[in-house]
Amino acid sequence: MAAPRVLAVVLAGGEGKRLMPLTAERAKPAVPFGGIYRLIDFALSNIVNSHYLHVVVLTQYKSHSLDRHIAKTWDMSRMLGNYVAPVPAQQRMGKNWYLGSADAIYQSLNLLADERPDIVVVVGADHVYRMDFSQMVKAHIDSGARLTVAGIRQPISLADQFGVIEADPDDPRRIKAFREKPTDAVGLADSPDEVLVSMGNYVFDADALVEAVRSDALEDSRHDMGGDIVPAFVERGEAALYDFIENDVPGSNDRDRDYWRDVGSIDAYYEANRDLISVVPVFNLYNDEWPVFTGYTGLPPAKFVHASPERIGLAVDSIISPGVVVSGSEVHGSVISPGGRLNSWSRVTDSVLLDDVIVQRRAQVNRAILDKNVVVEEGASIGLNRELDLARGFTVTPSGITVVPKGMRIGVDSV
Ligand code: ADQ
Repeated sequence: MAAPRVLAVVLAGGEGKRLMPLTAERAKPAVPFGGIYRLIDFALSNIVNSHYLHVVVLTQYKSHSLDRHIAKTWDMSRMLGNYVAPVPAQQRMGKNWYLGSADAIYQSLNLLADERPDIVVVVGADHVYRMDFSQMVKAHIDSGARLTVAGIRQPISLADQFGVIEADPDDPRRIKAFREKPTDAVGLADSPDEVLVSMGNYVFDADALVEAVRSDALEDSRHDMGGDIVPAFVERGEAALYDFIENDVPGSNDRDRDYWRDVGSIDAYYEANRDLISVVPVFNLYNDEWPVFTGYTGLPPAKFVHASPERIGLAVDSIISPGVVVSGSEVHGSVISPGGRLNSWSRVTDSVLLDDVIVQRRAQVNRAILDKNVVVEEGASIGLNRELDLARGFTVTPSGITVVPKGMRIGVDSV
């Protein structure tokens, strides 16, 4: 049989409310991650590494910085054969300007008609992981199902954040039931503390997808892939399960083979950043058999100056991006994004600094996420005193991470 024509659709319109304030001015897929990446780079790299070069990225919510990133990285590099930026739905008027992910596909059906694919791979843009979608497509074709949903085990405490899959006990590759974000999920028979959840990645027979989003558009529905489209296939007995554990990506190691993180909350985002920096990383960015692609910034290399016993310029257990100057500053357990300036006698510990953050002399940053262009002024501190940070109006997460929004200046007396 001839190789099927595959079109990849990336759902990149997520609002990411629980990542506020990082999503105040950008869509969740555009949130910077791991120093030089944006979240969407992981999904797009997986698609390109799977040798699927026909890709449509569906944007919607606050898509400006996402569009710019994609144009700079993915479009200009010509890595994708057919990157298309459809008219964002926000240009529609009236109360329907923001509808669910199935509506985003419905609005773009003309792209499917142009491409005439046999198979459509639909993936989210908010996760950090490696996956070879061609293995899932093969399993989909072998199963004869109309829809295949990728599944992974997660703690039962998170069940209400995901679509929960019940596999058929007689045929574990068939999905017997699917409930979107249930509050009363039951644990797995062999592991009562876990449930099997949808990763938000789907393989469809193209004609079945078109039919499904067309008829959903006529219904009084939320027009949501997980809430409406997937359950409809499951009810008709047309949905198969693809267990992520079967996926084997070149160059993976025993630690990161099954790594998949939904960085939906600030704490999860912080932890996933930190997963990159341990000596044997929980998620290995240095796997050159399955590279994570991102934009070339044209910035100079990172530089470390002023190392003396009194004034130490060093970084350990950290990621330091291009264009950063660590000048007489000490950095531990942190991710520093491009263009950072860390000045003398300052100290940055267990933190994530987004692009172009300035930490002036004698300033201290601890267990904090500083968004783009934040300035911590001379002698000021952030993340050392939870009550003070709350009084300054900053978000402090349940696990004690302080988040400073884009462009803020933190002074010694900014209470
Ligand atoms: P959620 O992530 O809560 O659950 P949703 O908010 O629809 O679902 O986001 C899914 C993807 O679609 C994300 O990549 C998001 O950016 C994008 N998206 C959302 N609305 C969009 C729109 N209108 N236009 C374009 N893109 C849009 C989903 C599934 C669950 C599954 C989890 C896994 O519904 O079943 O368990 O993902 O994280």
